[in-house]
Amino acid sequence: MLEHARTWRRVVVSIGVLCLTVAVVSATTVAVSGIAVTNLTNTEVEAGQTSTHALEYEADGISADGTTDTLYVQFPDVYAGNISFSGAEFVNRTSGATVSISSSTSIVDGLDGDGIRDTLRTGISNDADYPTDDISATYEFSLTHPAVDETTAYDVTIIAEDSMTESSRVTATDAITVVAAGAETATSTATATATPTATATPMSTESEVSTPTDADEQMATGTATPTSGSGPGFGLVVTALALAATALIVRRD
Ligand SMILES: [Ca+2]
Ligand SMILES: [Ca+2]
Repeated sequence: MLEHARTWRRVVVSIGVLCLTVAVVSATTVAVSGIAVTNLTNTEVEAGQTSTHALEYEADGISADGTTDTLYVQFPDVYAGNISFSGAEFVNRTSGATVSISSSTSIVDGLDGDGIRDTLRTGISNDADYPTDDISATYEFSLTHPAVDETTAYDVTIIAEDSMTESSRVTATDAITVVAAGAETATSTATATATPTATATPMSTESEVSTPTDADEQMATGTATPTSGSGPGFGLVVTALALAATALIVRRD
């Protein structure tokens, strides 16, 4: 009885593995592959700001059979009504030849069908004497970024619907970072963050390195400034040694 149950379990597991293998093989052999966002300019922006962006991605194995393949760039819902498209170009990465656009880019609901127009849709159609194109796509558009209370990251999803194969998609997570309005800009935020970190490092180094002398009190008041090049830790040690040496000389005198 027990042996019978074991045999059945083996059969069920074998069928499961077989199905999985078939699914994996069919997915890799027929779909567009290698979709990857390779560049998105101005990835960090301020809430409410309208900025122009260039988005580049690659996709491999798009059928060059003369039948339209549809490419989608899907933004988060918050960008609906805040997208202004200005141009797109598709080239074969090997030859550099332009892949012709058969249906110009428009802003549509997209494949999620939620009624929110958050997606750029373009039809391309290459009729070549070879089977597929490995393409590089470049889009230019501007976005008005949503109001946020704190720094918020948004995803961008690329979907390829090939005329020959099933659709394929890739999501670039945290592709766009929106900083709350009124907060410092991207650059000054980075600087502001970096400065306290640099200051904090020598303070902790100092308590480990220096011995309790008069020099120590001067150190605590923050006379040591991190020097560029050698790093804050090194500058601090040198200053501490110099002060200690001075203290010793003063005492000897
Ligand atoms: Ca095609
Ligand atoms: Ca939608």
